[in-house]
Amino acid sequence: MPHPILYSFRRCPYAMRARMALLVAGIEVELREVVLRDRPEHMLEISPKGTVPVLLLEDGTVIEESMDIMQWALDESYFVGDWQQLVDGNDGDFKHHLDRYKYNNRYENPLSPEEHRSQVVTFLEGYNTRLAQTSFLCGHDVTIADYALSPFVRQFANTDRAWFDHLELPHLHGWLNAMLESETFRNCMVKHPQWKDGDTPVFFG
Ligand SMILES: N[C@@H](CCC(=O)N[C@@H](CS)C(=O)NCC(=O)O)C(=O)O
Repeated sequence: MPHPILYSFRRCPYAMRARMALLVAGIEVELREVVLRDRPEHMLEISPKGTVPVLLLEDGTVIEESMDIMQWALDESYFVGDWQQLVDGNDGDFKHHLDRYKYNNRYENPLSPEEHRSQVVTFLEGYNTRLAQTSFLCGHDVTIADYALSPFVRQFANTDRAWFDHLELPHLHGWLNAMLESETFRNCMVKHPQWKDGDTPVFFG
């Protein structure tokens, strides 16, 4: 029985959100773990832009944006409130400042890492305010927003964990811990060796 094929990279936050959505939806895929400096030819053939995640459906459709994979996988009950606005902010300014905080010397004329870090904190304060009212970003139940944003908040937190832990953002800390300790997140982070053409398929989901 053929399965959709997911090209993925374990530590990529975009791939994490896609894997979580597939897990939550109970969709089993063949997982092909990619090393970004050694991307498989077949992946580049079906998606020349070369980023992960990429999902190839049984009918030949290629879905090559993480949010499109999430939207394909999840049912409408996960689309609640202003999730799209949160994702736009995350994939836009949040990610911009996260990258320049974490990898400051890779960019020409960036602000200092601390200045980029405080721009990210502005977002986190907004999340903390929401999470003071409800357990999840868009209400009392987990939605696409929580799965889409948590891998990026995790990346920010892990850049300097001690500094992050001292921020006065208790609701955000609680939410991030809950997301990272969830079965969904832990299952999405199971390690797989690099996929090579001819390997026995590895199934995920
Ligand atoms: N907009 C894409 C971004 C995906 C992305 O940038 N993935 C990174 C890994 S975290 C990647 O593949 N980078 C390789 C490259 O840019 O060459 C999505 O949402 O899927």
